[in-house]
Parts: sequence; C-alpha cells; structure tokens
Amino acid sequence: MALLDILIYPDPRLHTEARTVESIDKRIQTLIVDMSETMYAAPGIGLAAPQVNVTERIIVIDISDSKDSLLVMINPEIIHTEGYTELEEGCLSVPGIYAQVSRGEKIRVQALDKDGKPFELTAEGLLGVCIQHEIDHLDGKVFVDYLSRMKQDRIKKKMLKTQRNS
Ligand code: GNR
Ligand code: NI
Repeated sequence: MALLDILIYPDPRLHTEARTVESIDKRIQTLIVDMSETMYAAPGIGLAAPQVNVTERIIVIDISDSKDSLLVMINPEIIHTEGYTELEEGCLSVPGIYAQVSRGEKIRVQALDKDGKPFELTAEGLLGVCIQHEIDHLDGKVFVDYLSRMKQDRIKKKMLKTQRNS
C-alpha cells in the first residue's frame, strides 16, 4: 500500500502533456493500485497520473457512494461528444476551490483497461464530466485554466500562500 503525493496548482508539472502508455507491465499495474488508494484516501472521485508526477496517460475514477466501482482507463480518447453541460468542479490539485466549467454533455470514450484490453463506454452526468476533467490532466490542463485570468491569478496567490503556511 502506497499513498502518492499529489502535485498542487500552480505546479508547472501539472501543465505537461502525458505520453501514451506503450506496454502495460508490472510497473503500470502497481501505479494503478497506488493511484486508486491515493484517490480513495484523498478522498476524490478521480485521479490522473500527472497529478502524482507520472506523465503517462492513465486515469482512475470511482463516482460510486460505496467506493467499489473502480474505473481504470489507459490511453483514453473521446471519440464523440454531444451537447453541453455545466457542473461545479473541484480538483485534488486545487484544494478548496470550486467552479463551474462547461463540458460536453454526453461523451463516447475508448480506452484500454488495466489488462490492456480495449473497451468503449458512453458517459454523461458526473461520470462524463469526471472523465473529461481527468483527460484534461493528461493534456496538461487543470480546470482553473478555463476561468478568467483574474480568477486564475487569485487562485494562484491563494494556493501559494496556503503552501507557504503548511
Ligand atoms: O474529486 C474530484 N471531484 C470532482 C468533482 C467535480 C468534477 C470533477 C471532479 S474530479 C476531482 C478529483 C480530481 O482532481 N481529479 O483530477
Ligand atoms: Ni483534478
């Protein structure tokens, strides 16, 4: 059991594009277990590898109340989007900050599961938003990047200040 450290905004490493996973070996399997434990402990409903300083395209998600529905996606790709939705989002890398972000309402995603087997799923609601939020992390994007420059500056200052004081 290993809990990983989560990078906090505005850490520049959160703005690095993650690379495609080429082979799903023991190292990746262990990373997935550690990422899941880190997400559950946080607690959060999702976690992307770049948040724990691993620049590879891996995400874990569990939006269930019972925390027994782990979804692992390796090299996820959105292959279709329909409509628009807006939800108040938070992020483990931006603790204490919540804001509305506009996203696709219904998405179709393809990915590899933890054993490297390809699968597809259609998602909407919280799951759809969460998948888009996590794929953004893989592309070096954090939800505050969608906010006004003024809000981003305020959030940056607040984050740097709380990190100095802890
Ligand atoms: O725990 C999380 N909650 C959340 C709420 C609304 C929209 C997205 C999320 S993802 C977030 C965990 C996280 O930071 N994943 O990258
Ligand atoms: Ni996040």
